[in-house]
Parts: sequence; structure tokens; C-alpha cells
Amino acid sequence: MTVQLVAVNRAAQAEAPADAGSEFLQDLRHALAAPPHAISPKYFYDAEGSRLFDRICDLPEYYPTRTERGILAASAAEIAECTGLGGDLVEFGAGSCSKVRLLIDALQPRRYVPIDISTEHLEAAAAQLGEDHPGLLVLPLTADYTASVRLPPPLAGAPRIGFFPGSTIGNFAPAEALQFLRNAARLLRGGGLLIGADLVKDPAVLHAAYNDAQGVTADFNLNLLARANRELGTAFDLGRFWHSAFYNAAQQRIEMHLVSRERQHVELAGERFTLEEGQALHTENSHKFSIEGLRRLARQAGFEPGPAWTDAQGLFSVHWLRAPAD
Ligand code: AVI
Repeated sequence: MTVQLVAVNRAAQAEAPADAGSEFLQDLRHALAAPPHAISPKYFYDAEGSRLFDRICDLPEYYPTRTERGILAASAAEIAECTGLGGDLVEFGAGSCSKVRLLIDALQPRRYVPIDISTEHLEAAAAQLGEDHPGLLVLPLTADYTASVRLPPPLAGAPRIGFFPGSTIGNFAPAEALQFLRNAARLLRGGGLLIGADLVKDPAVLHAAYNDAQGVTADFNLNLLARANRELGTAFDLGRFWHSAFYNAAQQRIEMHLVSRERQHVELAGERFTLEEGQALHTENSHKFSIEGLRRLARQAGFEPGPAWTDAQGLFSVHWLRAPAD
């Protein structure tokens, strides 16, 4: 993310067959054409993907959401001691704007700027939040915060407080995570960042969280192909792929892949690609952290790590990272 952020053109987000210049088309083409056959997880989040992700958050096996919510609710007063009151709260990847509700009473922000790539989802959630908190100025911003975002001008006397929950930091490659944090430290200077990070733990717990019994995570993963069918005119047969999610201990991450069940051909924008039986399209990494590992990364990015809060089982962590003024 560069600090100069450019809001996504809404017209370009409409669900219509994409032109040859569309980023999704180019990235999918690239992923199908050559190893490492990988595509960014940001393509999960069209309207359907966002709905599926909300369902994941409620699954019994997916502990991160409810655990982080518990930490935020229990620690809101202590968090407010770090952030101060009356700040300018900016949420990266706000989705349904639900976690911020746990902080509003304690932090009493003057303004809330939720940023998300999915307009429809964001605007409905922001409107509802504004209705529920009439004194709060809510300014939703449709943008890809991993690329570039132009924030509204700062509010005098209100430090910028970034909010990046959900361990979305874990979906970045390590170099991207560092870059994101570096830019955030600049964007938030004089304020700070409240960030959620999933912790390294028993791989069996992780495995269950990404292989739920109801198959919602599988549908979420497969929605990438369904989205390509809707937007790019491909004809992926979803039944010919299976969802694979496993813990890669060496890299401290869950990996998600879509694996071809058989040799098959797919057409994308007039080009034909062959997928071999067992060939995988790598769709997501979800890195897990130690408390000290996250702090080390934050220091490298220019933050001064403050307190970190965890749950009793040590599943998840929330960190306050101060962004020095200069
Ligand atoms: C958004 N992100 C932090 C989720 C995660 O756990 O990495 C996305 C997700 N993928 C599968 N389940 C949830």
C-alpha cells in the first residue's frame, strides 16, 4: 500500500464480463499460465464472498472472530487509555463494520472511516452504524487499501487511529505485511494502529478452523472460480475442484488451494489453459504469529509496540502500536 490511495472506480466494480485490461482477468490468467499458480485472496471478496466470509466468522470451528471480539470487549477501556478519546478512526478492510461497535463507547471517536473493496457490503454496514450512532461522522471509502488510498483530510486535534482487526495482516506475504505496516505508520503518525493477529497454536485447531464441517470455507474458496464465471465469462465446473487447506509449519501459515480433480481445460478471454489432475491454484496464505514476532515486524515498520491483549487460551492477540509523530 502506498500512502497515496486512489479510491476504486465504482463503475469498474460492476459485475459484468471484464475487459482484457481488468486486473482480475490479468491475475487469473497469470495464475493459470505458469507456476506458482497463485492468485491474491483479495478476489474472494465480491458480494457473495463477503457473505460467505461473514458465515465463516460465525462457524464453531472458526475461533478468530469470536475470540478477538471477546478481547476487544474485555479490553476496550484499556485500549482507550492507549488511543485517547475523540480520535479519527480508520478501519482497513472494514467489511460489515461489526468489530468497531465494540470500541465506540470506550474510544468515543469523532469520525469513523471504514475502508473496504466491496462497495455494496460497506455502504449498507456504514449506513447502519451511522444510524445507531447519530453523533459519529461515518465516511465509508471504497478502495483497495493494499494498493493505494486517499484518506479524507485530517481532523484538527483528532489523532488518526488505525484499526486492522481479524488478522488480515496474516493474509499478506511477509514483505507485503511489512510494506503495509510501514505505510500505516506514516499514515497514522502521531496516533497509532490497533491490530489483531492470530497466534501460532496446535495445528489441529488451525486445521479445523479452515476445514469446517459445514463446508462454508470450501464454498468461500470455490467462490473465486464462481466469481470468474460471473465476471470473466469462464465456465469453471466447481465440482471438478476440491478445497484444500493445511498448516505449513515451516512458514507458520495455513495455505488454501483449489485442486483440480482431473485433467481439464479452461478458457479465459479466448485462451485455453490445461489443468492437470492434482494441480493446485494457491488462493490464500493465512500467517500465524507469536506476540514477539508481530512486535518485531511492527518495530521494523517504524511503530513502537505498546500493550498486547490475548484471550485466556492464547489463541489470538490484539496489539496497540504507537506511530511516532516523526
Ligand atoms: C480474512 N482472513 C483473516 C481470514 C483468515 O483466517 O485468514 C480469511 C479466511 N480464509 C479462510 N477462512 C477465513
